[in-house]
Amino acid sequence: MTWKEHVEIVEGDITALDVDAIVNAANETLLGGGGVDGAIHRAAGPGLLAQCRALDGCLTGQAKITDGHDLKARYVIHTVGPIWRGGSHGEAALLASCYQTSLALADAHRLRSIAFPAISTGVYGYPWEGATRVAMTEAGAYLKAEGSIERLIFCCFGRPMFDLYQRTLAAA
Ligand code: AR6
Repeated sequence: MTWKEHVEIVEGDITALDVDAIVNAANETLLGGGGVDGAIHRAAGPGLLAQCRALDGCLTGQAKITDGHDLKARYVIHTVGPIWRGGSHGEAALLASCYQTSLALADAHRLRSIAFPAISTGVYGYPWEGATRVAMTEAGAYLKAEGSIERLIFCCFGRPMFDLYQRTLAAA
């Protein structure tokens, strides 16, 4: 088995996925927002916000875990992607760190399946191609090292993002 066989690319709404954990592209407050963050909070219900309040925020590039509440997913891993400021402010390293710290948390909880949205590619403005390369590089590094995750899902919102992920995986 190569690492690529553990990667799935799907198109749709991440809140509907039946996996051990979905990852939230949050902001440093962890108190909700728009985009995928808003969708996750709506689907998970008010218990998620109550649990997030106790976390005291999260730094960019880091991750924290909560329960999934009303979601099918058992856990939500909240990570804070970098805001794109031209590319020379450590954005790529911070984005890589989002994937690394999320996967380390998943490992610490012995999770077997995880779904990621395309972190930072919405409101935070990270160019899609660069963000997708980072996501795939970190997926490959993690899966080659053989942690607890057996299914690593990239959940793309819309066909163009789905196609980009497929091309990036093929080229990786
Ligand atoms: N399922 C999967 N992906 C989604 C969904 C969904 N339901 N909804 C949106 N996306 P964004 P960011 C995609 O803006 O750029 C929030 O307000 C979307 O198409 O959600 O990291 C936070 O509170 C895009 O490809 O997150 C922060 O303030 C990707 O998810 C800020 O936005 C990420 O878009 C974070 O910005």
